[in-house]
Amino acid sequence: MTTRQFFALLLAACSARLASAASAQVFSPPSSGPLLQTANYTSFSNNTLKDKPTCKGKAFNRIIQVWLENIDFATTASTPIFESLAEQGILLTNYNAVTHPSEPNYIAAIGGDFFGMADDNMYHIPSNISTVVDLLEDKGITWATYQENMPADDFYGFLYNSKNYISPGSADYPYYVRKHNPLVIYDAVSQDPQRVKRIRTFNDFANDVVNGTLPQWVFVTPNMVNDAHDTTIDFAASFLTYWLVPLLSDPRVNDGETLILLTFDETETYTIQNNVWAVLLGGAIPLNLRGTTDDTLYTHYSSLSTVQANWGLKSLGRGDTIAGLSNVFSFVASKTGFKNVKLPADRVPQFNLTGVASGALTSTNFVPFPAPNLKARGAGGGSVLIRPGLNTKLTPGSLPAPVNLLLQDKTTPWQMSPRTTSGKSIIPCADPNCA
Ligand SMILES: *[C@@H]1O[C@H](CO)[C@@H](O)[C@H](O)[C@H]1NC(C)=O
Ligand SMILES: *[C@@H]1O[C@H](CO)[C@@H](O)[C@H](O)[C@H]1NC(C)=O
Ligand SMILES: *[C@@H]1O[C@H](CO)[C@@H](O)[C@H](O)[C@H]1NC(C)=O
Ligand SMILES: *[C@@H]1O[C@H](CO)[C@@H](O)[C@H](O)[C@H]1NC(C)=O
Ligand SMILES: CC(=O)N[C@H]1CO[C@H](CO)[C@@H](O)[C@@H]1O
Repeated sequence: MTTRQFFALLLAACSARLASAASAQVFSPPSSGPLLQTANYTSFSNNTLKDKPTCKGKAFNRIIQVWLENIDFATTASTPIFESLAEQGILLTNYNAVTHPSEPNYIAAIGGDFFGMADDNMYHIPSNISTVVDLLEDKGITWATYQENMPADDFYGFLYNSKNYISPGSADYPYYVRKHNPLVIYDAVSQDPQRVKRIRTFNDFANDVVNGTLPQWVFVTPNMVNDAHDTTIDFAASFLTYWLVPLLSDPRVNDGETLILLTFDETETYTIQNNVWAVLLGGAIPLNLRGTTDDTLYTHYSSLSTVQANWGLKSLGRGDTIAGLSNVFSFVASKTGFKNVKLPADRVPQFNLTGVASGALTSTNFVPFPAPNLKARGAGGGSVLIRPGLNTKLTPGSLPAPVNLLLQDKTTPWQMSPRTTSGKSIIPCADPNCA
């Protein structure tokens, strides 16, 4: 073999390896530990929050939600790390996503509705639509979201390709996607210069924890490989071993009053009930309930109602106040006196319908955003919070019948053209022609 042939063979062997690495990625820790900043996350933290929690909750004083992606309950339940986490907490056996695909589920958990959304496109939601952030700030509860591999705090792009840290030398990888970052999609959050600082990177997470300023309401989105989206449940299990397991025994994250909800956005299989695996963990779980299961019907709206019950917050007057579909996690309901509602079996939705709901974020069944139900009473007992610019007269009953905008060659006014890897914060425009 000539030297040239040898190198040709070597090159072929190497590219074959790279190709197989791309098809089956192997978990690699992005840093030496979850509380150490890393260059694998593009930019280092510039600041820390200055949070001093003041308002005590009835059942917990901090809630951390961690969302993984697209796995059926049975698959997760038979994976070792998840089995061992269930033994440390309360396994919620009847926790449901609200629709398919991903993005509407994230939206729903923040704003109490998915407004008909049936895809993963680039949207923004006008600033008169309230979110959990309004409810939290109304009572001085501190909050932040931490998005793995988001390149900077004010990032507004559709996705971000960063250095491939799993297969060095391979093409940059879209580890961060906007569709899993619900707070940025709500203008009430991302277009507010103070609030946008709370849409934070994973290096900020390390900085905030180390500096003792981790807020009281936290939403964590691991990147597209660690959350199992592009990989497998075993890959996500390795990520949790690296990231969550050490944090569970770190009092700066999990003190005696912390509640952690680990769950999934939706099931992978669309033709089954959208029942995702979910566990409640953390120091706030009463000792006698650790290792138990709770079969109450919950949905992504339950994380909203649970937070409202815990801190006595106002409500959004949307999915968070629908009896039976927004049950409060039982141990919190019993500490706050909230009465959950058990729906008769024939009234329990399967939550797996896609593209049938009408709303402002669907082109096929478009209706404008309605005002919330102002008469609703949420689990926190307060009134419905109204943001500036909300037209309370736009009740669902007063809105026009749904129209199919695609028949008129239009998309919804709230769908924007994707911005890919760049993406400074911009003020969105309601005119579809200027997005
Ligand atoms: C980035 O991740 C890779 C894969 O785990 C690791 O080998 C490397 O040390 C990390 N780089 C930094 C700067 O932490
Ligand atoms: C820190 O500041 C620099 C310079 O302004 C910026 O490029 C970088 O993205 C910032 N980091 C974060 C995490 O926002
Ligand atoms: C939803 O799940 C049920 C089973 O629980 C199934 O019968 C039904 O076909 C599914 N619907 C869709 C649209 O896949
Ligand atoms: C919310 O604001 C948008 C943009 O200004 C407006 O088009 C819409 O009618 C408002 N909706 C409600 C319910 O107030
Ligand atoms: C912004 C800030 O104060 N960051 C500090 C957080 O804690 C680390 C470690 O003690 C410091 O190096 C940072 O300066």
